[in-house]
Amino acid sequence: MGSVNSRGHKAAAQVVMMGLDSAGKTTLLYKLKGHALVETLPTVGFNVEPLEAPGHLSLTLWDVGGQTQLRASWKDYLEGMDILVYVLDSTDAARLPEAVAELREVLENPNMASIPFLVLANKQEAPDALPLLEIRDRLGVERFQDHCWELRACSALTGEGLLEALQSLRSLLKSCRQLCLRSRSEENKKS
Ligand SMILES: Nc1nc2c(ncn2[C@@H]2O[C@H](COP(=O)(O)OP(=O)(O)O)[C@@H](O)[C@H]2O)c(=O)[nH]1
Ligand SMILES: [Mg+2]
Repeated sequence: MGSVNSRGHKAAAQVVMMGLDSAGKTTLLYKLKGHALVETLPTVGFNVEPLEAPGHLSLTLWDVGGQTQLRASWKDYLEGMDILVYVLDSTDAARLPEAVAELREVLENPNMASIPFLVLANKQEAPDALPLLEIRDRLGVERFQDHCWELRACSALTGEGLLEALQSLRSLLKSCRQLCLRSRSEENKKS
């Protein structure tokens, strides 16, 4: 398991990116890597890239294909991950319920217990994008009380919001780790 420490030492984390096909995961991966915009094809299997994030954080980003027939294998990618980034297409209101249902299913996986997640409402630069508050409502915040999580707006096309997304990722990794350590020590006290 990776960790983020507060003393400026290098820390590492495994990050898995999921979301329906066409949400923008692969575009996001290569935008974060600083590549010129790449023409993406539907991802069959996965892409994996290392990324040096601000604050001495080395990330390994796993971008997992989101087509219906590939979703059954999502669970295989959860083991050993430190955080989940779940990408939503803000312009696809019709498939938002499906995206939320898939997220809920992922969160039920035992490997996701005590793992934080970041929901990225992507394609926010598009004129027909649903506003972030509306997406928050449709997610149903009360459903996710067992996890540390955050929702952020971004555009993988323009890069808007990506720095903030990396900051959220870092703080989720840090705060969730502290929370996990605390609950473990409380359990120890009880036993
Ligand atoms: N307008 C807009 N289009 C995007 C954005 N991110 C990705 N796309 C487009 O959405 C389509 C699917 O992107 P892709 O990265 O292959 O999605 P994936 O299936 O989740 O990996 C492509 O045509 C991308 O150019 C974004 O932030 N804004
Ligand atoms: Mg892809």
